[in-house]
Amino acid sequence: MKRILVVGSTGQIGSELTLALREKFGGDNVVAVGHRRAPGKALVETGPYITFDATNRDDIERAIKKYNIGTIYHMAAVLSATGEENPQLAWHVNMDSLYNVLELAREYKIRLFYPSSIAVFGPTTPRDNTPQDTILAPTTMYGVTKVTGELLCDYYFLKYGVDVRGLRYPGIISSETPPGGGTTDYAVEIFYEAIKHKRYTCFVSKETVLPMMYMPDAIKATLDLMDAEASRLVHHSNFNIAAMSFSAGELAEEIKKHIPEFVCEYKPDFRQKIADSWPKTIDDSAAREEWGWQPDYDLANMAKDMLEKLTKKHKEGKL
Ligand code: AKB
Repeated sequence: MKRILVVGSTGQIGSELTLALREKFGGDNVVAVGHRRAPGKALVETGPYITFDATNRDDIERAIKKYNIGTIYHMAAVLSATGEENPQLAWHVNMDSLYNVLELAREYKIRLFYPSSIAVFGPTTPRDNTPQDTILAPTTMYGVTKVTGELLCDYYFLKYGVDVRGLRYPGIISSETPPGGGTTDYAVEIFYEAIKHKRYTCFVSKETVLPMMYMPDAIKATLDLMDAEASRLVHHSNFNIAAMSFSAGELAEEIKKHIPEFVCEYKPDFRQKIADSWPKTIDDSAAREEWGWQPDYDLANMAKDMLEKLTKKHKEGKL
């Protein structure tokens, strides 16, 4: 079997995706690529781990040849909040690395997974039940790179037949690797702080509603899309996927059901404007029809599972 390369394997989604792919295809068949962030123990112990900067084409090409790569999951990206602090870096990392990967996918006939985001939408997009095919006019640099990325991926499919598929991830909630530099990070931080200090100061308002998803669903969506029958796909690199939507206040109330003494305060900062430009709820009917997408987690069972996992880690001194 040709091997799989996961670029950005030390990130929030990349780290769990790599382990899920190794479980499915065998450790040696999935090569994890890191860059700056230190890898977790499981990542280095369950299969090959290498480092390179994905904006350097030659490094990626060397890995493709050395490991006989047939599929790339290109998970490396600068997210929305960091992207607003350093738009030039966001463009460089997100676009230059994607262009390299697409060119190599064309040349070496590699399948590609592209992580897009709800950040492709902007203030002029309908915010409720946001359609699959709608206005894409984001006001963040991260969003600009994600729309450009979707268009570029679809171009490589149409022009060169590259089998590239992608999802518009909502905010992802997980108990393993913390996210970094995103606007939806509060929905993860709140769990850690609730367990450690019984208090959290949230950087968006209590009323802010955003689409979210628990990591097991995000992994399932990624694997299922890549397994989908190509002839059934009408869309390629830009599937809307949804699982749950809630306000920051509703999330705090859900945590309080498990930790009654938990107190949440709200001090919105620059990330509020980003959150306000994104949808509240998402129409994912195209994903449901074209490859059978269906989530398993809602707010209640996600929060229960997160709290159980993080409480265990806290007791073991691992939080
Ligand atoms: C972010 O907040 O920037 C990301 C995203 C929604 O793509 N989590």
